[in-house]
Amino acid sequence: MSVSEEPILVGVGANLFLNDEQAPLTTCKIALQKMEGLGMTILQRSSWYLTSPVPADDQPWYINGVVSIASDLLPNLLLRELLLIEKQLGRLPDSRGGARTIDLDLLAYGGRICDNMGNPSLTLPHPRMAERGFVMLPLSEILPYWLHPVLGVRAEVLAAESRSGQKLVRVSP
Ligand code: PH2
Ligand code: MG
Ligand code: MG
Repeated sequence: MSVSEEPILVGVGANLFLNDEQAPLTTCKIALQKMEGLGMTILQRSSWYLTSPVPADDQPWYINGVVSIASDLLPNLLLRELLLIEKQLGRLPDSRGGARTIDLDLLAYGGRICDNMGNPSLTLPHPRMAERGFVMLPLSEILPYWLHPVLGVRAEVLAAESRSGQKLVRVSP
């Protein structure tokens, strides 16, 4: 079980083909297999959604989903494993905010609150998750009563608030 005894949440996203054949949805599914291969237990997985880019621009739409996992790894080591999987799946180091073959974000680690200035990707919960429909809608599907550790607001409420202005289409169970 997780060190925290509460679910660890990971956001999965992709909007570029890995190669001529491998579409973003396939890459997302392979990423989950790789997480399990590294010892993470996937407790719940949301549906997959096709989502318009945030902020709106001309990059391709994303496939997004959220999983809850259990792991014995502390956040910094878990993040290292997620980055390793991103690298194996063709993620380029300079793709932050831009189009990418895969993006695995540590969204929350139980109720931990951690403002890590030295490492923005290790700020917990993820600083922008609450306002992102592409995170909150899938999350509210698997854990509607999950409480945002800083805001103290349920996932289902944040999902409803963050949806406006973003196009989200459920494409696969
Ligand atoms: N990720 C981003 C920036 N914008 N937009 C969508 N729809 N989905 C994403 O996963 C996403 C994004 C940076 O990580
Ligand atoms: Mg991201
Ligand atoms: Mg990321």
